[in-house]
Amino acid sequence: MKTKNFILVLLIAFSSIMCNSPKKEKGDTKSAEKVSKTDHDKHLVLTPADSLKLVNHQIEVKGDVEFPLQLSVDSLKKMKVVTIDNFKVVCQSGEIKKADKVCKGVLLKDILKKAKIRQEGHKDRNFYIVARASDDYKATFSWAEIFNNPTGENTYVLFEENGKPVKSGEMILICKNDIKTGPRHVYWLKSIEVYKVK
Ligand SMILES: Nc1nc2c(c(=O)[nH]1)N[C@H]1C(S)=C(S)[C@@H](COP(=O)(O)O)O[C@H]1N2
Ligand SMILES: [Mo]
Repeated sequence: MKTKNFILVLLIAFSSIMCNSPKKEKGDTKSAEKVSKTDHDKHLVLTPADSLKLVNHQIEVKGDVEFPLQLSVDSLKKMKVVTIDNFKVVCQSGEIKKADKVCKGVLLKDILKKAKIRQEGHKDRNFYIVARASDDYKATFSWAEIFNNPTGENTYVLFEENGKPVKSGEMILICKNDIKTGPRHVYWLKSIEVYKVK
């Protein structure tokens, strides 16, 4: 009799486990699969010829600016060049993509000052800045981040990595003080676009 009860208790316990957690887990796995199978999440493997097509020799600074610019590596070298070290590229997943690089570049802030954002009065500060690559990968900044926050001193357009021209295009935009630096690391940089919040 005792063993029967024991088995009964075991059965109830077992069936309640089966009803709850595994179902939940199954659901989670399904949604994770869905996410990782979207095109946006894939890391493309390109042939050297195809990746060459994505290289830009100039970046365009455009949108709500008084002086639209076309900047090449040479024109960046004529601006105030800064050297940064210990730069790591860490994906949102936590994976370290590139470790401890010494890089040379120009502050995004200096580039935007040169192009001069079209502001009407000092309360006109609701702009967003999009760094866009030729594969249409994008990163977004706000006016306040760049002009009224330490991020402004940590966001660069790079043209040199470890003493050599950058790979994956000629210029890369990075934000050194992001927690995970992968998301706002834009290679094959094509344009810097300034827009006013409507
Ligand atoms: N143009 C462009 N820049 C990009 C990406 C991309 O797909 N295209 N991927 C981003 C991601 S998700 C990460 S983690 C870092 C490092 O990516 P990598 O491993 O392809 O170098 O670059 C970022 N910059
Ligand atoms: Mo990433």
